[in-house]
Amino acid sequence: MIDTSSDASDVQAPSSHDYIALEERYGAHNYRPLDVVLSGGLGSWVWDVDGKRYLDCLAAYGAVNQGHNHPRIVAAFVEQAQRMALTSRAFRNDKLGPFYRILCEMTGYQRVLPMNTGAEAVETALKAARKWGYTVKGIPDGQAEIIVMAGNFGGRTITIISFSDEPQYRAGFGPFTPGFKLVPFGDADAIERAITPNTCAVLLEPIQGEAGIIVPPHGTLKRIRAICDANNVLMIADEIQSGLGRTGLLMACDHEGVRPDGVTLGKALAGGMYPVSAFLADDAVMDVFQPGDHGSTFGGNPLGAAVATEALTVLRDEGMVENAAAMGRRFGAGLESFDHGSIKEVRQVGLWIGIELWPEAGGARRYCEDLQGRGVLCKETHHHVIRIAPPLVIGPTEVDHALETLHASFDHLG
Ligand code: IF1
Repeated sequence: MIDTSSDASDVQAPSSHDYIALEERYGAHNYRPLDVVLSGGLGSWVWDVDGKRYLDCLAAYGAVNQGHNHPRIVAAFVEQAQRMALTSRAFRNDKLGPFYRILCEMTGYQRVLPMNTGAEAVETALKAARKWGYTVKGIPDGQAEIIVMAGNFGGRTITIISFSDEPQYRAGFGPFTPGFKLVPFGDADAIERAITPNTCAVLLEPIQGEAGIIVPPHGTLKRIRAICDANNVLMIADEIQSGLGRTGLLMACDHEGVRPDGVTLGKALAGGMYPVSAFLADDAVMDVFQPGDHGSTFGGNPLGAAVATEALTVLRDEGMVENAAAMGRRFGAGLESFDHGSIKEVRQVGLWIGIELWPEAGGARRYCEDLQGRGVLCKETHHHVIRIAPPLVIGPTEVDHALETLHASFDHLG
């Protein structure tokens, strides 16, 4: 606990330990974070309450693509926060239209439905797909089926975990929402076999993040697109983590030139500075929503819209997507020299890397803890994968620093 008894003259600044104790005392224990207490950040760097700097190789799971505290995004936030934060959608505001326009211009979709969290965008996509199934495709009411992928992660709501195959995400939270069929990730044949006359959509992450940066064989997305076209089924891509430059192109689907019928975005959509998410689609799908069908208190609020507009502008105008491709190539080239026996596989697309370890390595957590001690922050996923996803503004010297540090860690741990 922070000692508040003494007078101001000799009060010690709270230590990392004090902050950790506070979190542990008063917070739900729904995470096991690394014991680093961050207090600031700029670009690819963050620092803790003791002033130690770290190269951030997680970027809040791909939400801080534009770098921490990007001055232009901060300025947009402060300027709008001093004008107006929230109107509700009972009224209109002067920031929502410009946000819609830049997002549609950058992505090529006709319409946006704005929400706040990624899970809400996924839920919006599910509702759009089902209502399109009933009102456009003619599926009998209440019988719509959505095909989803093993290893998926779409958020933590009851419906989204209803189609998760991760036991921990489901345990204790039933009963679950029906209407989902699970097939192996990227198995186009299995998708084709799973389609029935009641199938309204296929929902997939083009590259699975939480599952450990799982990349489907090139051509898979194209095949899924063709299967959906042949069966009058919507293809919906969850690009909440893979999108907005993470893979070296604006969207992960762009690597195969595939255009889904619907796309969910979140995380970096507002630069990691404010929760803004969105479901993108053309009129044929988005027009299933009638006034009053769907929405949210904060969805489309002027503060989020202003921040997201600037976050998209800097992503585009400062060449962050192109930098992600270039720095991803540099990072990948550096990893090719890693010949440590503990490494089972390295998977990399753009600035999104998963280093999968053999079980004998003792788990990725200990590597992440060792890297933390060496001033690089990243996070394990599914026990054996070190997930690396730095801000897209990372420079060559920072990439080289990350590689040197990773080398040192593997030399130390094997
Ligand atoms: C946590 C994971 C990553 C996502 C995709 C939707 C959402 C996410 C592809 C939901 C969110 C976050 C959630 C966060 C940690 C992080 C995560 F480890 F949980 F799975 F990135 F891989 N679609 N992912 O990755 O968006 O509602 O969170 O805004 O829940 O621990 P959200």
